[in-house]
Amino acid sequence: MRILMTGAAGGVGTLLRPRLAREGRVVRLLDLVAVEPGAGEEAITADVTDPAAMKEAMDGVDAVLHLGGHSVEQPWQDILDANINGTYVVLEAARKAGVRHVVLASSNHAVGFHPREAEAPDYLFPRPDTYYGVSKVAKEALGSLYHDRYGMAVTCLRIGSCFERPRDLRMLSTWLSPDDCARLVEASLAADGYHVVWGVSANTRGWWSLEEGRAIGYEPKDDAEVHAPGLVAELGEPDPESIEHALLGGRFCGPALDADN
Ligand code: NAI
Ligand code: 15L
Repeated sequence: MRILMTGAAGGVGTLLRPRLAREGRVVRLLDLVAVEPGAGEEAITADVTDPAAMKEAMDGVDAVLHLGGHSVEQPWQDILDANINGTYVVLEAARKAGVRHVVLASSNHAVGFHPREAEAPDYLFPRPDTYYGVSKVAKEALGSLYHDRYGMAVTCLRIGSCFERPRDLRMLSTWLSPDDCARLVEASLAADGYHVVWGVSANTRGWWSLEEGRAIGYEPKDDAEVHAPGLVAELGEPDPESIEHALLGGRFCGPALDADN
């Protein structure tokens, strides 16, 4: 079993590496920046937008975890190149290599302009909050196309906030713990069909459905609430009127980049 992980040098990739290690599994780490492989790992320095490099990277691969690209707002052309075209190049290389399972890192920012009301359902209609969010909508659409047209198993993760621990009051609702992230990725790598699931832990203050995640076998075990006393003591209780709490995408819904950046 060989998994290709793009964007492996980033925050999520670094948290996942020790958690995805298994006897008999090789994780091939790919990033623009060099990564030092450990036991059970291989490393490739490449750009996901380079079709020839991605063809080579798919050799002997059973499943792809596509994390690589910009993880925050950037000028349109950069988002278009790395996130949208990059996802196309990854999927096309995976298809040509006969890779069956692909997991795509989407984001809550694909739906960031939805007001936070009752629990947001799975498959919430896109309302991106940034060009970055648009790229996640496009990523989900490309995944859907490659599932329907070529029969590939594709799971898109609308990740909340995946960090070692919640960093602010919003993350008491949006946190995906590193261990739960690994659980979600394992379930997604084994899922058939096409799915869009929220990437979030079982947070007491959670905003999003866990139904579709559970339907593919994801059972979250962590809850950001254990970090609440410290964060609330430091920052106070969340203000429901603030942008962090009124809209799903929080501060990403704030002032946009200049149109001609
Ligand atoms: P990150 O910014 O820490 O890592 C992204 C990695 O992708 C970097 O190592 C970067 O060098 C690499 N990369 C960028 N362009 C590339 C290219 N053209 N070719 C190859 N590699 C390239 O991001 P992070 O936090 O690790 O996120 C991973 C994925 O999960 C991203 O797609 C992000 O949008 C998504 N996500 C992350 C969330 C989080 O809370 N960390 C929340 C929602 C989504
Ligand atoms: C994301 O999509 C970003 O990649 C990450 O840096 C966080 O800001 C996260 O969303 C979030 O909404 O907390």
